[in-house]
Amino acid sequence: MLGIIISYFDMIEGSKTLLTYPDNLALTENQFHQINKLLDVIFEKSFFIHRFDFSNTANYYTEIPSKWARGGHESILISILISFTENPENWKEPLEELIAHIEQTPDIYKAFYYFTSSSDPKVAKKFQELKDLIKNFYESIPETITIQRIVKLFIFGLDRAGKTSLTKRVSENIYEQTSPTLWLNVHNFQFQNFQFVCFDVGGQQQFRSFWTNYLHNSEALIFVVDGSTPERFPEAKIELWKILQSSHNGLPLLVLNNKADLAGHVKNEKIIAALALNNLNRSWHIVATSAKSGQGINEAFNWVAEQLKRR
Ligand code: G3D
Ligand code: MG
Repeated sequence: MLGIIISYFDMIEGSKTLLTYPDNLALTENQFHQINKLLDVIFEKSFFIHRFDFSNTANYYTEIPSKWARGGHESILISILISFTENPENWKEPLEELIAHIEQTPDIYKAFYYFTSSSDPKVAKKFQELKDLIKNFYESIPETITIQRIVKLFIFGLDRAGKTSLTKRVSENIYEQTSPTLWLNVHNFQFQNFQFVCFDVGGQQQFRSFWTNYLHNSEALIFVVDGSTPERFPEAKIELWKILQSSHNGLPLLVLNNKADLAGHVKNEKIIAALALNNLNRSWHIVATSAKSGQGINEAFNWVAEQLKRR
């Protein structure tokens, strides 16, 4: 599971998000909106599955009796974001149970007035009760239905370093001839309990100034170097440090010394010196990888996963 969203119907504003768990779901406003909109098309208490291009969702629509709503009830939608590899049907029973808990909570309808009357202590209390229910639900889900977190990774490096090949290798476990990335490739894959979204930004000269746009919201940086072209290390160093200066210090940096399968490939120590990695003031790690053979990739993403677990 990637997260939970509760949508409800506000008399004035229409369908909107009441709360999410965890708080920091990595969705765009538009994606939230698309989920909220499901409320406008379902009119019967029911479980249903909806596939968006950004995620699968398992949903439950229900109506909670309400003394405050004009129609005598609050319309609510509980949506579980799940990865494409999970079976959404698994969520039917857990969701029914959650709905039953919500319905059994006295006066829970008041929680849905949180944004209009948050100064009312009864409303704030009910909102907190609902939040706690959702939190408990999320935390009690057995590992088999897997709890996941969406994490954005920013993959950068000079052109031809192997960024596209590496992200393809990790996300689809394939290696194939690539064509130069013109603008941006987005790759999704699961690793342990994380759903990674990798932005592989074009490394060619004319695109470099756009890199910084994708830094926003990324939780780790991955710098790819072609370890078989030492003549380009000085250029790589400049680009690396440019990005480091515009990203905040807390982001861990993983350096991939790629193309380890090639004869002229240098040792990690050479890269550390050439990129001045010892001057870094953040947590970092270097791994020799090959998108071609798959070497080093598990080690690399394990390290990222470990870093993220600590945050
Ligand atoms: P980029 O996205 O960083 O620009 P690409 O780089 O993934 O497009 O890769 C550039 C070239 O390097 C490609 O060659 C690709 O096949 C090759 N490459 C990437 N990773 C490796 C690797 O680990 N080992 C070897 N031997 N080659 C790799 P072509 O010839 O298709 O342009
Ligand atoms: Mg590319």
